[in-house]
Amino acid sequence: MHNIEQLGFDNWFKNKIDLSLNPDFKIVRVISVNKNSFVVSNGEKDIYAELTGKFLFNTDSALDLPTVGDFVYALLFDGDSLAIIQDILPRKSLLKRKAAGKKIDYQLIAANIDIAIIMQALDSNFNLRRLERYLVIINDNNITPLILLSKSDLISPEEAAEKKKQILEILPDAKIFSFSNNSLNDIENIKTLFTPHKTYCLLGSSGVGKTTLLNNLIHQDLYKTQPIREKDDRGKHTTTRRELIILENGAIIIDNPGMRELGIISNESGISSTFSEIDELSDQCKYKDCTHTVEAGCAVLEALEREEISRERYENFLKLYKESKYNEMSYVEKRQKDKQFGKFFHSTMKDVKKMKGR
Ligand SMILES: Nc1nc2c(ncn2[C@@H]2O[C@H](COP(=O)(O)OP(=O)(O)OP(=O)(O)O)[C@@H](O)[C@H]2O)c(=O)[nH]1
Ligand SMILES: [Mg+2]
Ligand SMILES: [Zn+2]
Repeated sequence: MHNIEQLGFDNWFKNKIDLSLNPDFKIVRVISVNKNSFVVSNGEKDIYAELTGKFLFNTDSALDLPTVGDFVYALLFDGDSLAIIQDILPRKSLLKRKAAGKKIDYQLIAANIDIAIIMQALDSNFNLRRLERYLVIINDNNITPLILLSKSDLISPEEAAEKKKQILEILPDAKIFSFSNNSLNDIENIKTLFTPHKTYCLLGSSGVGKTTLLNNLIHQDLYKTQPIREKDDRGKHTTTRRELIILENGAIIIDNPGMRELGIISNESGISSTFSEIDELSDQCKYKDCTHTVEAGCAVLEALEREEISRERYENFLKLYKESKYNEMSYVEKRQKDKQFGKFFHSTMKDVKKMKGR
């Protein structure tokens, strides 16, 4: 049996408890999300949970709703078998992306993550530019990345070493391990990477082996995996519910379904720290609002000319920066339109009331 400390509730959160709230509120952690219904845990058992009305009527952004990993205040009913979520505790970190498709909104990936495991398979999934995309999201939050390269059984040790080297070139301090889910020895080594009571989140494309690793770590086939489709080696998106799991040694892991697109939205600080060499140069640009594309006196373009920074990284930096800004601006615009519509709606309602009052 676990208590809430063993679910990762450390001093950081203890210092943020709101003492003005109802003393009957219990603190629980969200372990899975399914639209507006949740599963939370008080450390002792899993409890079905729903949101209090306040959330349904007073939130106007997906950022304000609970996500997996959140600690929340809840009222428990029926012998602790039902929880009504009242409020969210402050978040230590929040992984977010742009909702998939044309919709401009935030989609939460997970909250209160200490270490994010970015997994890429060593076969055709390996891609440095995609790795940078994941790093932007993680670095926005000061979350420590841990890079796991799976399916080492599919390539030679030399090729694996070469790919590791490529990552170290862009991320000199990175912790990188290659492994195969088919090797018991590798799994035992990976187990030693986890620190008790820290929260880890598994990120990476569909089919790279996240859920297989989790199953291996807990020695059970709790979570379904599926063979990947033959032709395009993309997975089948078998992980539909996000889950939070405690390993034997007390580390906490959140599995995620692989994401087809990982859209960047409002991740400016993540971009600066992921591309720190470019960010540092930009202080020396002639213009403060330099876009590092056409300006005279641009320190970034000059460094590029002298081949001091990598063109691939520069191009990815521009791409992700534009994407982040564009999505953020579209979101703000959409919100303003919604508000104008809201105003219109309220004034019409007033008119209706006036008419009724006559
Ligand atoms: N050869 C090889 N196959 C692996 C390895 N790890 C996983 N697989 C296979 O890859 C397929 C997909 O694995 P999953 O664990 O479901 O992948 P996932 O990352 O959880 O995928 P989503 O849940 O869709 O995001 C399965 O058929 C696994 O057996 C590995 O290290 N080597
Ligand atoms: Mg999975
Ligand atoms: Zn510049």
